[in-house]
Amino acid sequence: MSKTLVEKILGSHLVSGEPKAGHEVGLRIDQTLTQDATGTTAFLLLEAMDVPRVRTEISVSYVDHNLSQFGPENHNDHLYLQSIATKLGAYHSRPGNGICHQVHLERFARPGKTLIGSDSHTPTAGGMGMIAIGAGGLDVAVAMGGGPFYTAWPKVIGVELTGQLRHWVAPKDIILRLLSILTTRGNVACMVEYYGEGVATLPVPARATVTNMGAELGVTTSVFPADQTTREFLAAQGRADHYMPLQADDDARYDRIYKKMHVEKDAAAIANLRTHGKNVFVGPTDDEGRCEVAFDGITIDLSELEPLAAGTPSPDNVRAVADLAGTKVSQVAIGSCTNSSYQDLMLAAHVLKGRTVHPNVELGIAPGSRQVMSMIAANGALADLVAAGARILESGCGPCIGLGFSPAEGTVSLRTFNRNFAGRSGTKGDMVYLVSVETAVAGAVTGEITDPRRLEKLDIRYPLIQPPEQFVQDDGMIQPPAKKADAGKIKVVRGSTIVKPPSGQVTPDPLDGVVLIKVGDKITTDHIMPAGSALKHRSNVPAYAQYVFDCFNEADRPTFAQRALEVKARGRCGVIVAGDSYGQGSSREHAALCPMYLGVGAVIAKAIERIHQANLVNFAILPLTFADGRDYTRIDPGDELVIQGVTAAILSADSVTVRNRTQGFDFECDLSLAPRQRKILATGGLLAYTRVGGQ
Ligand code: MIC
Ligand code: SF4
Repeated sequence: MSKTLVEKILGSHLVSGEPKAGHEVGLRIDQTLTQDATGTTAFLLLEAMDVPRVRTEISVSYVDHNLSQFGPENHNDHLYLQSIATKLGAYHSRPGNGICHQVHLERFARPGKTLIGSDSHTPTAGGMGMIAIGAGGLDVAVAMGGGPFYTAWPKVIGVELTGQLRHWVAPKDIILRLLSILTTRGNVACMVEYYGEGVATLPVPARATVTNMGAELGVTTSVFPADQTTREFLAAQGRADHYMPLQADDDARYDRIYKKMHVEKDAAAIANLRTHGKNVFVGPTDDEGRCEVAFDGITIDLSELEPLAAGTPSPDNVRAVADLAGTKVSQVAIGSCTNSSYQDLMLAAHVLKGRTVHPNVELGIAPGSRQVMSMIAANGALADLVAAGARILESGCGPCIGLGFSPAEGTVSLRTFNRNFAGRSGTKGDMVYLVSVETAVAGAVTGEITDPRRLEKLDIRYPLIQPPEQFVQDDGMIQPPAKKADAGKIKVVRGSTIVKPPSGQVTPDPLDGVVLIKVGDKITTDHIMPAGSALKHRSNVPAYAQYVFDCFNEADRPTFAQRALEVKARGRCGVIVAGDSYGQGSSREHAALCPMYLGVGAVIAKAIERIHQANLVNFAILPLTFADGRDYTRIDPGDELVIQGVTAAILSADSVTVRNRTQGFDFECDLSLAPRQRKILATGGLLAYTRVGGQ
């Protein structure tokens, strides 16, 4: 039977479960990656599992997020990771070596393999023809210990690429177009597979930009075929032997996708779907204003694309750059795991060579890796950027996660990044546009949002950047795993800010809860657990928990953390009530771990995103969804909610009745869990479950 690429790779890694859409399957994992902000917890949990040595083909610990080092916390983390990772048999990419996803693509990603990483942009490596999935640190720890990774067998959204990008139109515009069609909602348990004649026109880093930002669609991952271009990229990285050709069979069929959309809120997306979707069917509208849409995949003609930009607060808030032209820009940032490759930076350098950044603009550039940085240093491009007035930032996440380079109030920032959630830049009321390097650099030159095609009018010719024949291959900053015989000699360095994470509890029965907060739609993990300056507390759950829902805290009332601890002290559970797409965005398990520490026992939402739902279960928080979305409006903060028979429900029921004791009514919630998740919840979380031998 003919197969898609997704089916081929997943099929060859299937260890349990039925390969049927929506069914939970266990996958053998070849590679893992962790980064410092999630990695310390992942390794602390791995230690708690008593795993003496990692059992994957390759596990890599990266340090790229927390590099600002105000106070000892960040450096404490680095030292802990360096010692524990090499001791337990993982590679360790030291601070300064680059952003995990960029470095992984350069040095470790391999066609046909599976990778899970404790970072939601792990799918970047899908540009290399592998299945690469973002997950919580605890799931990654289990995989490092040799356990399978569990996820729903996906529906595969086939995205056909035809034609070729025109000058000044970029790979970023492909994924922004797809976001404008599929939106960030309703794509859970799907994977995106790219195919078609347009694929061959895209170099591997361009493919990686596209798969990277697939994370914003909320799909499990995205993947490109491995072809001649992949072979050349691997050969230029000195890894030709890692190549294997991989593509879907000629007559492979992609899935028919069904999703609910809102006729008004999603009007633009529905219109885009009608243009780009195959066999689109839009059903009747229900009394909540929603309709079911069905389609058999998407076609994007690369030659018809134009430069696009996504404005705050969501990566699917996409407009044509031409429509925004003339908007004054104060800041431009080029970098992040989405757009910081050699080609990206060479393009920026060519445009800026011999020019000065516009007087009203601050331009920051963070090369994605030490490889990129050393290559542009060697060929003079770095000197051109510096001469133009660019501020060269460290090879790391930096401004993408609100660590420095925040924009001024009321000003526009153009960023080549992947997320623009309100406030993520570190500035309240920020106005961030996610754009390609081409559009970013055009703004840096002109001081306003500019369709980069207009640069030709300023006599700036489109630079055709050829992929290098050989990349600089220097792994001196990647420490190899300690030899088994030497591992015992490595002393694990534990600063006082490295604190053992708390364990989960079995959900009490009855669950006697109090609504601590009621939030709206599209609440991201950045809202739940802010990064920025709070990020340094990642290895210390009691300290970091003080920041839970910090953006909703008000000066004249107790914080979320104080209210939660007060409810916990009364022996009751905290409950979070939320709208649609709760827990979007990052993989950070602290968005479950810290609420758990504060005594949160259940989340009741209209819908919960994939990674966050798994993290809630892993930390023994009940993930409930409203059976009837209208009940959301009937609950107020402070309401007392009681669920009887929780223990039995966790074991076998698909729904529970919740009593709103304060307002005197009952409502139904769905408890949609895979069989294994039921066992995890019943044991009090994944850590306890692995301790009793569960897999
Ligand atoms: C992000 O882009 O939000 C992060 C920071 O990389 C997170 C991981 C984290 O919170 O540490 C992610 O994407 O998973
Ligand atoms: Fe780092 Fe930003 Fe990429 Fe997250 S999205 S890994 S913060 S560069």
